[in-house]
Amino acid sequence: MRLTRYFLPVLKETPSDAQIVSHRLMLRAGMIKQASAGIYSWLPMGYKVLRRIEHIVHEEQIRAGHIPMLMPTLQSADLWRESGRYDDYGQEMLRIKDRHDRDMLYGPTNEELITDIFRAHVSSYKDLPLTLYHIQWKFRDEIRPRFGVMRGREFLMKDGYNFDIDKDAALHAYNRHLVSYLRSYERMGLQAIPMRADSGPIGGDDTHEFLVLADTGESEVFYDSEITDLKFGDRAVDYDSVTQCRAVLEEFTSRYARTDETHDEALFHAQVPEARRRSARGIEVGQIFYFGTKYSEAMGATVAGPDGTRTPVHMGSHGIGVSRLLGAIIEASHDDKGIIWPEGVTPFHCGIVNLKQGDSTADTACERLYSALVARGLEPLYDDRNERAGAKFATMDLIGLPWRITVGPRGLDKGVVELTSRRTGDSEEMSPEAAIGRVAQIYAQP
Ligand code: 5CA
Repeated sequence: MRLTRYFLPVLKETPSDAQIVSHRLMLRAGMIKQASAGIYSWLPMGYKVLRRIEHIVHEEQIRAGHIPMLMPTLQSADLWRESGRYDDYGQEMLRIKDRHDRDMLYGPTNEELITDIFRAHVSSYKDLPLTLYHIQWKFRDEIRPRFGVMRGREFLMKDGYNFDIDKDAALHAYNRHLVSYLRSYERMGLQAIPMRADSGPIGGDDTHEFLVLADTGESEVFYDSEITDLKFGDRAVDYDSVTQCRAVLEEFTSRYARTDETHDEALFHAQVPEARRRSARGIEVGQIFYFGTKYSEAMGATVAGPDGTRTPVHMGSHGIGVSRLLGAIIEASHDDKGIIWPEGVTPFHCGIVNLKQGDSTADTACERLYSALVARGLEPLYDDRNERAGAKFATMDLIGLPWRITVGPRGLDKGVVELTSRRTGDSEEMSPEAAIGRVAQIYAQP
C-alpha cells in the first residue's frame, strides 16, 4: 500500500477524552472512530489488525477440530424465555421490537441459539463430540462503556460451544479450548494467564478467565509469580489426546491464580510463599466455561445413548474478546512514540520510508523494494508522501510497524538502505536485496 493512496487519518493532538494509552493510540493512529458511546467504526488500519486477530483465532480453532459457522446478531426473545435468561439478563440486554411487535434482542452471547440449532439436527450420541463456533458482533448495554474497544457496547467475540455425551468428554473439550487459547494468544505476542474466575450470567462451576497483566486492566488479580515463567511455545499437542490436553491444563492452572471474585486470601497464603505472591491488574481477553446440562435441560437438547435412552448433552461455552484484544495488545506493547505491533498481528509487515521523495534515484529504489516485497507475498506500507523525514518517522513510530526500511540518496550512493526494528530501535545498513531477504525471513512460517 502506498500511503498517499491509503486512508490513514492520524491525529496530531492527543485526544483528551481517552483515559488509557491504547485508546489514545488507536484514535491517534487512525484505527477507530467513535460512532456513539461504546460503538466504533473500524477505519482501514484498525480493521486490518482486527482481521489479523480473527485469522489467528480461526486457524487455532480449526486446528483444535472446532467447526466455524455464523449465527445472526439479532435473536428472538422466545429462545431466551425458554432458558429463563430473558428476564435474568437485565439491563445489559438490548431489547428491540420488530414491526409485528415481536420481542427481539441483539445477542450478548449465543448459548440459546446454538442449543436450538443442536436440538433441531442432532439426536444421537454418534454425532458427538461436536464443537461449533463463530466470530460475530455482540451487544451488551454496558452501564459504563469506556477505554475504547476495551469495554465497548458493540464488540466482536469468538464464541464456541461444545456438545458432549458426558461430563468427562465435556471436560476434555474445556481442556482443548484452554490449549488452543494459549496458542492463540502467544501467536498474538501476548502472555494471557488462565485464572480461576466466576461464571456470572453464563453459569456453571468450572471457569477460567485469561488475563493479560496491565496496570490499566479492569480486574484485580492474585497469582503465584512462577506462573509468568510458563510459555506454551511451539510444543505439539494432539488435541484428540485427553491426557496431553489435561497435562497442559494442569501445568498452566495448578499454581494459584485467581481474579478478585474468587480470590481467597487464606488459601493464597497457604499455597504461595510470600516472595512469590503478587497482586496486579489484568485485562480479560477470554473465558472458558463448563456448565453441564444447564441449557440442554431447559431447552430439551438430548441425545440417545447406545442403549437408546435420551440424556441431556453436556455443554460448555468459550469466548475470546476479539475486538478487545487490539486494546490489550497495545497496552502490553507500546512506548512513548506509539504502538509496537507484534509481528503476528501487524497491519503491514514493514514500512518503507523515502527520505527524499521526488529524487529519481530514491523513488526508483523505493518502487523496486516495494514490488520485490509484494512479490514475496508481503504487505509493505510505503510512505511516499512529500513530507520531511522527521514527520515520516513519527508516523511510522506511531502506527507501530515492527520493521522499517529507510531509503535515501546518501545510502543509495553506497548501495545500502537501513533496516530498523521498531521494538529495539536498532538499525543496520545493508543492500536492498539483503533487507528484502531479512524481512521475508522474519515472516516466514516455521
Ligand atoms: N458465552 C460466553 C463464552 S462464549 C461469554 O459470553 N463469555 S464472556 O462473557 O466472558 O465474554 C467473552 C469475552 O468477550 C470476554 O472474555 C471479553 O474478552 C470479551 N468481552 C466481554 N464483554 C466485552 C465488552 N463489553 N467489550 C469488549 N469485549 C468484551
